Amino acid sequence: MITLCGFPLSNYYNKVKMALLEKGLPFTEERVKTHSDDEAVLAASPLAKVPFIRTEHGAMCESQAIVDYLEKAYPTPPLLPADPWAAAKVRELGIFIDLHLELVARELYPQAFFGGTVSDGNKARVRKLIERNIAGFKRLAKFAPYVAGEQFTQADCAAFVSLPLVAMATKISYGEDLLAAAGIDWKSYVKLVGERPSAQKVTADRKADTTAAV
Ligand SMILES: N[C@@H](CCC(=O)N[C@@H](CS)C(=O)NCC(=O)O)C(=O)O
Repeated sequence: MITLCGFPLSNYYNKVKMALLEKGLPFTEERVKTHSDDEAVLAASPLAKVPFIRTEHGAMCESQAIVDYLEKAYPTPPLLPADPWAAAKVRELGIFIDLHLELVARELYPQAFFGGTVSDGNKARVRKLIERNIAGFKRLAKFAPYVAGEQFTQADCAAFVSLPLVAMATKISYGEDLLAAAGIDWKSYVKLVGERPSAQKVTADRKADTTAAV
């Protein structure tokens, strides 16, 4: 049995959780906070980031490695196309979302979501970068209707959990949702994916977690 470690407010945790749910795999959840100095956590996730999983083989961190492992170990139902090129193109898009959209927008989160501050200089630097990266994302993404094309894939697990954060963080920071400003109709996309049972479960658990945290 796989144990998913982290917490339901985390988008990367939810990316993996969605893949587990889509595949219909049994798993348990273990609440683990970030910045832990617990040796057992550091052995599984050396930077104490979440998510990580515990399995019969050992532990693994990094959401993309985890969803790739799930795909290989439990290929049905598939979250990647069978064709190697098409599969790598889906992974390219998922990695792009994580690395060039979410990770850049993340610099805005302290002020946008957590009551902290981000200097004007940093906000300006991030804006330049995120606008460039959103334009790049627009070239790669298909939204036809799923982010990588006709089929729901692991890239949707990344997009569903991270695009709203990028949109909200930029809206709060700059007074403008930079995804929407670039012509990306992420709301319709999230509505479509949000109809899936996996998305509904992840969203319900995230909302319940917010309530618990308040
Ligand atoms: N590249 C990692 C990113 C995971 C990540 O940044 N998770 C956040 C929570 S959403 C975290 O652990 N933050 C704490 C930190 O960066 O120290 C992955 O894909 O799993």
